[in-house]
Amino acid sequence: MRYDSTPRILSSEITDETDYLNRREFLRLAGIAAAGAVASSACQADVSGATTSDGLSRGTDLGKLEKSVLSIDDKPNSFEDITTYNNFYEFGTDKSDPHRNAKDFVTEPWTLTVAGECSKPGTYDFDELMRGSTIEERVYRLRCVEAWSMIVPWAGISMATLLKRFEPNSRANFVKYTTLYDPDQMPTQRRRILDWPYVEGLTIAEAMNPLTIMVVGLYGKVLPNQNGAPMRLMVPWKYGFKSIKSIVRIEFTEKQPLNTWQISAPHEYGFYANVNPEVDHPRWSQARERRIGTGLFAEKIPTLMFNGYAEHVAHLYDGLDLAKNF
Ligand SMILES: Nc1nc2c(c(=O)[nH]1)N[C@H]1C(S)=C(S)[C@@H](COP(=O)(O)O)O[C@H]1N2
Ligand SMILES: [Mo]
Repeated sequence: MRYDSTPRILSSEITDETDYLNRREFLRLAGIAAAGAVASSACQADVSGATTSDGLSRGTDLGKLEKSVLSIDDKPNSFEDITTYNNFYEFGTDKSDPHRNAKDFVTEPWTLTVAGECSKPGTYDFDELMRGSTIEERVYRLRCVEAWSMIVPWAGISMATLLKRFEPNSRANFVKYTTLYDPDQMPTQRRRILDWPYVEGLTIAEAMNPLTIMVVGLYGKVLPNQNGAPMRLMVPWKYGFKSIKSIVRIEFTEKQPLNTWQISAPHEYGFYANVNPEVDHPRWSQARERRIGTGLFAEKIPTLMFNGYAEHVAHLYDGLDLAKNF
């Protein structure tokens, strides 16, 4: 794992030849670096003709990715399942809305604003943040609070590594994440069905857990818009709604932040939202789940405590009443 302790700021300050490479080439080079290959002159020759006009959601290859030991061995859902059955309310509330309505979503250029309890706040260019970051493949279970699930081969960078670059201080007890607010591009933000922009939060220990990643890809390719391009959180032991998409802001806070679904229905959705088969949703059981791709009549499978990640995260909740802190 490598990271630079000095964050590089906006690309306008950088003058080397990589300025001329576009987003997907940065990501591809990061992927190549991750695989241990040398980004040689051959590589650079290979990318010199890159243009920025052909979009990010069209399946650009990230190169060979390092396979994480934190991946599970289960067979992933199909690319089709993962990219056409989505929750991304900004682009519509039906599962089939996001892949149709997010086609022209503009994710380049993209900046991340970092604020709050840290010594390196500022506005960072996405491509600069990715440069020198190690992208790994993480095959994780995804369990939605609506009682369906999938297995997804994400490509992402360690959240702990990313956050440490901003040097959070001792008052940084929580991390608050915010999605882009842009009603011109995100049609549902013109309707008040949720309190926009979508926000989420983690404790600093949750955010720094080795399982927590910032996802930038899927199936070895640049992340499709409907899955939260250009970067989205993935916390696999929590219900899917915690894994906020298309992030533009990270704030280190002293107090526990609210999250969108908690604001919307506080007796149904809490701050923690850990997958827990023993604590039912007020309107349905959480004991079992429907695995997408197994057919409408397939039997539901048992839901696992912390979505099967107890060995990695159970210690974070020692002494916490998980029925009260749902
Ligand atoms: N900004 C934003 N992030 C979001 C959502 C959303 O509506 N808006 N939906 C959440 C829910 S409920 C789930 S289950 C996952 C779905 O991720 P996927 O579509 O990549 O499978 O995204 C989460 N992140
Ligand atoms: Mo969800």
